[in-house]
Amino acid sequence: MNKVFYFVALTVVVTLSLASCSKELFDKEVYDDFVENQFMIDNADPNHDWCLTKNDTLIVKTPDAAIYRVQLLTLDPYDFAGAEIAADAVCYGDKAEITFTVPVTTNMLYLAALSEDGTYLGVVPCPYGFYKEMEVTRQSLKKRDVIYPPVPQTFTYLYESTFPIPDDFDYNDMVLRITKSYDNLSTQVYLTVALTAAGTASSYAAAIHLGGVKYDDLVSVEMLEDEAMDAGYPLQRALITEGGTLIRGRNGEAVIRLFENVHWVFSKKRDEMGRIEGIKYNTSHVQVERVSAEAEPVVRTFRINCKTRETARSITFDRIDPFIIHNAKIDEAMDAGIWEIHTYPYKFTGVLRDCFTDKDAYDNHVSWALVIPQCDFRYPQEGVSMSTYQQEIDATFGPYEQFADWLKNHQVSHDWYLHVTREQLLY
Ligand SMILES: [Ca+2]
Repeated sequence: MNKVFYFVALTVVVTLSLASCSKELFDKEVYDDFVENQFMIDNADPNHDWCLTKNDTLIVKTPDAAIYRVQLLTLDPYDFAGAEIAADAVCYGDKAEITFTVPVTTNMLYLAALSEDGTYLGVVPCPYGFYKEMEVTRQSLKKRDVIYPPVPQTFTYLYESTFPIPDDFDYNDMVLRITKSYDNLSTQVYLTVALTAAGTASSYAAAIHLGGVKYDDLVSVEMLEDEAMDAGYPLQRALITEGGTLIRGRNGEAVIRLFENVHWVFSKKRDEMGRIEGIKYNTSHVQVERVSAEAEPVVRTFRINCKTRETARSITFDRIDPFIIHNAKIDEAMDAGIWEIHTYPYKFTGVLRDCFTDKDAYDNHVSWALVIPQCDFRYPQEGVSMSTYQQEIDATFGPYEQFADWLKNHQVSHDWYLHVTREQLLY
């Protein structure tokens, strides 16, 4: 951290720490300039929505009694392994209503029909946006002998853990992969959460906010494994003080507790001084003792038991808002308060903490979190920005150069994450 940066950061932190006491002391202009200077893309789109997905619905008519359920798949499972199940619906009254979330650039999906025992009867192409309603019979299906089994849909969630202070935007301070399984006649939704990386020395807690889903609409959230992600955490819980797996958020919304201290989740041990070391996990190919290490992802599956089918049906991917809770401080002496870091649509939510007495102050179209509709997205190595763009010399550099194009114009390059430009900069 250079001296100028340190000075500016310090000024901002001081003003932020006082913001809740006296709004007049927060200088939005200084803060906006600071964010703009630190952000890696010059000339970013002021109307950016940070959205890489689209939601839609489809009605499938199934007059053929042999068709028990239908699935909407992202690939043809007879041709490709890894087809994801974007929706899974049991037919009732000769039809199935499907709600789904897919990448913005999707133009072709595949509708699979299954018998009651789960056998795939065949697949029919389903061009995106072409049908609002379609009819499927056994005669219309294509079937071959060998099928690659489709898998539940998985998105990757990436975070900068320093909000409201900008940092290096490598978006690897927390990496989660979340898999959702659900069928439309059930009141249960399964979320499998894999904590994949922690690319920061400062610790944080994490939870999942279910946007628009009330705590009172759920019966319970059960973890299928015996031990919580942070089982045996030896210190007092200061960031998520509520007990249990299901928590009532400040606005009555449902929150699933993940962990109190990310480094404890990976290490489960303290150093000789009794501290939990801030080692960076799974963001560097070169391992340095007490600085960086590799570890297996930590995986837990949560069964969300809803009171009604309607509530279960409403838990679509755009309702899933994992978030970080951290104590933003620049050194041990300065405490700037506890902040939540959400996905962009929920940036100002303040689910467990009232962090946003003045949300306009931080309304700058920069996101500290990214949602990628891809199960195995490769994130940048430690300290490498997703990409950088310097307007002065009109030059872009980084592992995903098209990320810069998307940041400059939110209507283009929605598939930037499929185009790696510097593989050696990725973990
Ligand atoms: Ca990092």
